[in-house]
Amino acid sequence: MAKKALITGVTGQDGAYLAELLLAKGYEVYGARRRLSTDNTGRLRAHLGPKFRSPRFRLLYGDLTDSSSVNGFIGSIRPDEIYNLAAQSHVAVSFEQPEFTADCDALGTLRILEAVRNLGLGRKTRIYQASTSELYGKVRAVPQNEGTPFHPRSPYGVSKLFAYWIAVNYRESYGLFASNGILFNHESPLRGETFVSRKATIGLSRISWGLDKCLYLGNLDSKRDWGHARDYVSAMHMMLLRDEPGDFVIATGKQYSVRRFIETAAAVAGLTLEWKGKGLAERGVVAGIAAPHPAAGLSRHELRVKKGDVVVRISPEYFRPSEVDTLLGDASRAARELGWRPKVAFKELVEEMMLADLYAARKAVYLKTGGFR
Ligand code: NAP
Ligand code: F7E
Repeated sequence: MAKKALITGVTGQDGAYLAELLLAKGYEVYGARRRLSTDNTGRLRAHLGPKFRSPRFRLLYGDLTDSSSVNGFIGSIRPDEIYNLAAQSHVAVSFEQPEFTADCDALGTLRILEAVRNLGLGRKTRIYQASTSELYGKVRAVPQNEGTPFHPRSPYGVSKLFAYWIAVNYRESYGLFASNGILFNHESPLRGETFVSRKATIGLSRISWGLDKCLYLGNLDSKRDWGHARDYVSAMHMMLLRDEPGDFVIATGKQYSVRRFIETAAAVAGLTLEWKGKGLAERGVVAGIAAPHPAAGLSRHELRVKKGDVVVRISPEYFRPSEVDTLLGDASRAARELGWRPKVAFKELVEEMMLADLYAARKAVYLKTGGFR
């Protein structure tokens, strides 16, 4: 009998990579999605390709803010593994929708744990909880590991703090197999378009093809430990294969600023940026133009950018009421106990994202102009 895995948040970035991984491992995969007025399965469909139609892959409706829905889908599937990835996951948005964020991210996790307990699945079902480096927030130690105290800095971080501890509490109180993956930022070409990495790769690609003029961003100086989502979902699965539940930091152990991410992405399109001015008046100016990456599908003469163009500006709307300035993870426990190590380095990650978005921009130019210029 194939093992049954339930993924909440299957329509998100990690949901797509995890569904792909579990299907390849022979699982029956059930994906819970919420009902929206528009289709939210586009990136999942594109990523899975023909596997989206596999008889081992089923989508169902489910919303973490609705306990009858959570009880219903867990009770009908009786999964061997639950990956709780569903969340309002945008830190900046959590300041504007704190109550919804807490309902989904904090109470949603509790609803899952309660459903597993009340349905008598405590011995059968293993639970992965998508915890986050945002728990460390105003960091108390560098680098951060499983023993570093938490100090979240946003309604998102605080909601995830509840989720982290309620998973630990159900493990200690009722013996549930519930593990927290404390994942540091992970990105990919499937990353949501309003996170800074993807916003930058989309923006710079469109600017390179002449579809946009400028990218507007907030704090360029925050530092993140950035990995690839494909590497990180494999760690989720490894955590549920262990004999015992536990909590693991998943990170690369290397840190880069947002500014460095942007410079690295621009270089894929052949652009060297120079930063001029300070604070809100700071801007990223094209200081040099070289041949774009050979796989970019963009030649130097097609680049619609010239030296001196301002391609990055700062806008106050993208600053947060409180910021997480620096995150750097120490994943040595995961290396030791799970045998997990990241495979994709920062430069490769940025290149993969940038190449995907340069192709998307190329296609948009083609559709707009009826052919290439
Ligand atoms: P994501 O792309 O934002 O995906 C979030 C998923 O949750 C989407 O499928 C979304 O559905 C779904 N969702 C939102 N509200 C829901 C609700 N009320 N009921 C049911 N589903 C709901 O996030 P991700 O990057 O894949 O991250 C996966 C998980 O890991 C999240 O819990 C996130 O907080 C956590 N995490 C992410 C990172 C990271 O760097 N990516 C790091 C640490 C932890 P729609 O498609 O309909 O919006
Ligand atoms: O911001 C700065 C921003 O929104 C990164 C989520 O997956 O990872 C993610 O949270 C940094 C911050 O990710 C813009 O202020 C500058 O310092 O891409 P982000 P995040 O806040 O680190 C953690 C681990 C999660 O768990 C979350 O779910 O970039 N920044 N300018 C900007 N950020 C955005 N979004 N947009 C800007 O224009």
